[in-house]
Amino acid sequence: MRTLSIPLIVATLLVGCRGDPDPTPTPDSGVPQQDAGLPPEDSGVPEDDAGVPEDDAGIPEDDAGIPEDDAGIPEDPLPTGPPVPQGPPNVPEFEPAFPGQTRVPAIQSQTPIQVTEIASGFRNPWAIAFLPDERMLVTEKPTGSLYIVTQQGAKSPAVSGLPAVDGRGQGGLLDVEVGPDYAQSQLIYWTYAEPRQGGNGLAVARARLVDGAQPRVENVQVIFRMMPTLESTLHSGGRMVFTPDGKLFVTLGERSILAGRVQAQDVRSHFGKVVRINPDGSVPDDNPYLNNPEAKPEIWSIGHRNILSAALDSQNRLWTVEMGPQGGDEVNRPEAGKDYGWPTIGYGEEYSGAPIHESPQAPGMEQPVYYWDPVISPSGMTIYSGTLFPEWRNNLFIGGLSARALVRLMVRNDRVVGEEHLLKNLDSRIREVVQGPDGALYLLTDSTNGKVLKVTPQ
Ligand SMILES: [Ca+2]
Repeated sequence: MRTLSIPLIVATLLVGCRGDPDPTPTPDSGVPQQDAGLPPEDSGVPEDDAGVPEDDAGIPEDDAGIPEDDAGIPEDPLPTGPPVPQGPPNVPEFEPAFPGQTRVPAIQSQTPIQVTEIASGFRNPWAIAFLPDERMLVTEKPTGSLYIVTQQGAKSPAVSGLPAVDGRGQGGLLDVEVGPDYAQSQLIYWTYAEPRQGGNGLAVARARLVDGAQPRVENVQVIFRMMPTLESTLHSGGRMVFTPDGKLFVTLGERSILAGRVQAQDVRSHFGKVVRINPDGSVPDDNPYLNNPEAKPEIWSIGHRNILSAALDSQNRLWTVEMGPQGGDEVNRPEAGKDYGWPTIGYGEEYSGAPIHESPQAPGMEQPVYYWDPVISPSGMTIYSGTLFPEWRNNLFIGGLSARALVRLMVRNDRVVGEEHLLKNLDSRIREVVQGPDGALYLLTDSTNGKVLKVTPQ
C-alpha cells in the first residue's frame, strides 16, 4: 500500500501580487469554443459550462452575518482599489443591484503558501471527503471509480460495489461525503448520474464502506432520485453538504436543455433546486414546501441553474456558487422556500450572445450575493475555518475551472468585499476545494491526469 510516498513540492510561491501576471488573459471565459485553447488533456471532456455551448438558445445584512473571530480587535478597513484583472463584461447593459455585487477590489493574501502534490493520475477527479484517520475518498467522474488515498499519496484499488454511472458529459460519479455517524455505521454517501430507462438523472446513494486491501461497499441504498428522468448529459448538479442537525443538502442542476431549464422554478420538478433530506432519504418535517401538495417535498430553494459548489458558514448557513450562462456565475445563500430566479432573471446571456433575461432583477426573486461576468466556472467550495491561515477565516474558497485559479472571496456582513485569484501559476482547472482536518486546503485539478494538491503555509 505504501508505494509512492514522497510528496512532491510542485510549487512554492508568494501569493497574490496585485499585478499577478496572467499569461493567459481569460482565453476561455467568454466564448463557446473555450476548450479549444486548453491543453489536449482537457479538450475532450466538456464538464463545465465554459466548454459546453448551450444547445437551447430558444429562451429568450448587516453585522449579524458572519461574526469576526477576533471579537475584541477592530475590523480592518474594507479593501479598496481595482478588481481582479479580467476581460470586459459580456452583458454590460445589466447593472448590479447593489454596490459590491460584482468586481469588488482585488486583495492579496499575506501568508506565503506552499502547494504539495499528494497524488496524481486520476481521470477527471471530482470530489474529496476525509475519513476519520485523514485518508481521503476521491471520486473519478467519467469512470465512476472511488479510491481511498493516504496522506502519503498511496491509492487503493477502486472501491468495488458501486452502481454503474452514466459517465457522459457532466454526469458520472460526482460528490462523496463521509456520514456524520461514520465511526459507528461506516456509511458513506455519493452522488452520480444514474442511467435510467428513457434517460438519466442524479441519484444519491449510501452504503457501508468495508475498508481493507480490496475496499468495497455493501448494502447500497439509493436514498434520493432527481425526477423527472430526462435524457441530458449536462447540468447534473450533485454537491452534498451535511448540516450539524443531521440533514443533507443536495444541489440539483436543471439539465441545460430547454425541457429541463423551464422547470427550474417549478416546484413539481427537482430540476434547478437545492433539496434537503434526512440521511435515510426521508423528508424533514420542517421543509418549506410541505404545505403545497403539488410540490416535491424535498425542495429547499428553487430557481437555480447548476450548482457545483456548496458549503456551510460559521453559523451553519448554506452558501452555494452556481454555474451561470455566459457572464452569469453567481454566489447565493439559499434560504428555505426562496426563488433564486433562474431562468427568469440573471446577469448572463446565452453562449451565442442571445439574451436570456429581460432584466437581472424581479420582485419575489432573490438577488445573488455576488456574480461574475466574465465567468469563473465554479466547482467545489469551502468556507475556511482552520487555524493554519488565520487571515483566511470565514473566507470562501471556490474552484475555478475556466478561471484556472483558486478563487478567494472575503465576506463581511454577508457581502463580498474582496476577491483574489490564487494559484494562477499552476494553470489548472480547479474542480474541488476541501478543508482537511489539519486545516490545510486540499484541491483536485480537473484533467485526465488529475491531481490531489495540498495548500499549507510556507
Ligand atoms: Ca439567480
